[in-house]
Amino acid sequence: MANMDRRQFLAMLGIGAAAGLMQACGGGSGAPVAGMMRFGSGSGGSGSATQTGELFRDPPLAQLTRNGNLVETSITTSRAQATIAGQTVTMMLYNGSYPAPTIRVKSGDILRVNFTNDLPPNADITGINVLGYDMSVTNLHTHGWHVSPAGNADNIFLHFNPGDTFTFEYDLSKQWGGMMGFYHPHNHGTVGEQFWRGLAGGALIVEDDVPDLQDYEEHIMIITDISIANGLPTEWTRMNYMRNLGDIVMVNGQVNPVLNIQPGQVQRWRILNACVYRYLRVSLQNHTMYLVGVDDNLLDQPVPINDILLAPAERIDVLVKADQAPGTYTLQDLNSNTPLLTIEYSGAQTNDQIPTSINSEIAQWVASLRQMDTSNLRQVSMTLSFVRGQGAINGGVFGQNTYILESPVGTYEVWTIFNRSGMDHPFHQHVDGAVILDIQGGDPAYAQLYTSINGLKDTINVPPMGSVTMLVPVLDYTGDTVFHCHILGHEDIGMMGIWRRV
Ligand SMILES: [Cu+2]
Repeated sequence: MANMDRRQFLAMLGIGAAAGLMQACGGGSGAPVAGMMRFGSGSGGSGSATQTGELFRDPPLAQLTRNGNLVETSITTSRAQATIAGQTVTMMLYNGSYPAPTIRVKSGDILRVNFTNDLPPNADITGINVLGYDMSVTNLHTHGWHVSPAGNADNIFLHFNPGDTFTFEYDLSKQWGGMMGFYHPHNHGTVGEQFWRGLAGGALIVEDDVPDLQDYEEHIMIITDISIANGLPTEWTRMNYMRNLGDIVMVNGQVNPVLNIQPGQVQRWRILNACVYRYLRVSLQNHTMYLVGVDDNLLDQPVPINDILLAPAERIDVLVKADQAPGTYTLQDLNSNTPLLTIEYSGAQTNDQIPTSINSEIAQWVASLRQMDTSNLRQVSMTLSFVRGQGAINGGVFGQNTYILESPVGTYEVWTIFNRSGMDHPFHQHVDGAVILDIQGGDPAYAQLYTSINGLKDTINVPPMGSVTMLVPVLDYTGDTVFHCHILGHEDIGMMGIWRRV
């Protein structure tokens, strides 16, 4: 690829490859197929994704007003139009923007969000969905943030009808710096479909508290997928609660945009898989990526990776250095042979360095947790399964015979999540990230990575018929919250339980 000029490259992608290839294998966590072609020849893509040569854009920044440590912003959910791969699509969006605006705050801030549900009543896009839930009702979850789940904070049991307004207030005094969460709706029964229609998340950046990463050019990459019909995201059917792969894959709403990088430059990329179902295996052609952060924290040292599984809702924070021959290279999803974006070397030569350590305080704490004797801790076991077409945790279907786990605050617990189904399930617990102790099944590289690095995970893939064991700090914040599968259709059909922190 380094020897191919950009025009040839764009021409090659213009044959519809971007849309056509990804349908073959978008789901699942398996290791990449040996000998898989990096690019297929274009073969009958049904979607309309073409390489536009558009310049990469970061999501817009939310407008904030700051008064000391009090930060205020407004988020409105409404029906609005976006342009995707040249088509005008009527979606559900935050502040009319696709992707949603990024909120950047600091550890110790109080964030006030003036929230408005401006979706039309009797939403004529879908109205009542096939599960019987009103698609115009919504709410807000701050995925990944260590904040209270109660009151007017990250309380997903609130819900808002069209015309409702509400002021959320998030106290970030216990939230460490140096992570990227994301906000999205969490109204049971409508979550997957609201994601699909555009409410797939805006980044929630908590600024770094380490000096090692301050000077790099930084980009946020929110990966989503969609299928479009008649100017709308395609109808969400009963089958889509099990699986729904879009035939257009985007970064920040763009199909394979071009991102410039100077020769020798190091850039920092914060990547979120905001697809409802698609498992990505992310790789930057000919380049090593250096993992510096995972879901909830910065690591203590960069970890070189060639490709990495990214399940729905997982985030990675990586450094990339333009240290190859000048040219163009793609960031790709190896699971579906889909180019996500193209980097193009341009501008003056420079020589940035990848740091040898990151010196993150939270990583040191996680390292100490890895040394903890867990034998005397409470052991909790949860089983994810499908029961008569519904999702279940320990046999309980959310909303019917909901499984409830009561945890005393001020301690640690060891949870083992068993997957008794033939599908992957990305397990997500609110409020606290966990230290991954063991993973049985699935991709060995994924298991090796997450059971060794000093990172806290709020979302971890549980392989088919496999398990994940994790150390969960439950040190503060009482109230009811949830854990669930982050294939959000699975959550909508019941794969969610209540976590009662007392
Ligand atoms: Cu699932």
